[in-house]
Amino acid sequence: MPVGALATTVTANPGTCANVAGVGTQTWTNAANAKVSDAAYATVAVNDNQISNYLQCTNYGFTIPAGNVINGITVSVQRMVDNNGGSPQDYSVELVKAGAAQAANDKASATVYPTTLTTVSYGNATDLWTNTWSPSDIRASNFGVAFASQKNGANGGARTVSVDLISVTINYTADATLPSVSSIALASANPTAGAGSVSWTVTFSKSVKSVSAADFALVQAGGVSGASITSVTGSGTTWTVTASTGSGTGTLGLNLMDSDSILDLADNPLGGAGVGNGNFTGAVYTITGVPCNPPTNVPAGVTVSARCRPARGRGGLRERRGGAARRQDPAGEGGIAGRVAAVSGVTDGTQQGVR
Ligand SMILES: [Ca+2]
Ligand SMILES: [Ca+2]
Repeated sequence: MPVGALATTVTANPGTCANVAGVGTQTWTNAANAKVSDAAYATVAVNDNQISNYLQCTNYGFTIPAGNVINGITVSVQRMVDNNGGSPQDYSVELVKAGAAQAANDKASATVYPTTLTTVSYGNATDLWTNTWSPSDIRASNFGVAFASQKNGANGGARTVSVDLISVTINYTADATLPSVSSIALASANPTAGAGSVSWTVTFSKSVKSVSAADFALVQAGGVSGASITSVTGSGTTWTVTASTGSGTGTLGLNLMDSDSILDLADNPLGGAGVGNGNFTGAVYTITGVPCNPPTNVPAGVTVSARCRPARGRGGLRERRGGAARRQDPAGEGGIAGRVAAVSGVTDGTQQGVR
């Protein structure tokens, strides 16, 4: 169950740090040394007005479960320079999302690096770096940080920048937004014209799990009986419920009956805790029989009159149609099959082949 507004903070070191081109010209040496704080450094030499490549760290190994909301991201860098004449400083401090440095969200500081190892933080517990982040974005092995340094001046020649560690802290909260049903819409032809199976598309306000036939009720009316749910498939926000239409004609609807078995990814129950507060009345099919199809194998010269029998439940309504065999009942509500009621024009004494 959700824990309300209690936020969780988790910090991790990277599993991978590497020199990555994409900015600057100066290559980081021993980039992997930025994975842990141990006085072993990733270093880069920057001379007058030179910019480094990215020191890019990823594989942070976060395990934030789906259904949580990311509130903020903090990047901490332990760095120093051998001599701070000539303004050695940041050039880029960017998050890496799905393997791509997010240059639009650069938090590079103009602070000149100190000559003793110092940790500086970028972002905070409520700062999303003007981006959007799901737990899976953060869990991804290609989530991380792209860091670059520069010597922003011409005073004193080459400087060596050292980075001991680039760690990341994530602040997140369990998602307390309740799921609900947005719609239950017809997904098959309506009227059903004899279809033995129909489907509904059930759309939820957010991703849910544990949706099953037991969560739904068919509503049979008119002469429909014996309809039953045959499958429930789907995932996330979109699910499909399929039912047999049983026998008879009339209407068939699908309602969701909330029993708190349907949960979102943070285990919030449908409509909140409580049976029935997530109920939803879905769209209704008009159940009709197949169009009348009198026999088509009538020999030349023979005429038949077809009697189209409505499907059961129509109160015995019958249509009679004389003349030549026809392929369809224009009213669309004929019986389940055409049936020869009378035959004329046969001279050889047989009626075979027209029934
Ligand atoms: Ca280190
Ligand atoms: Ca509920």
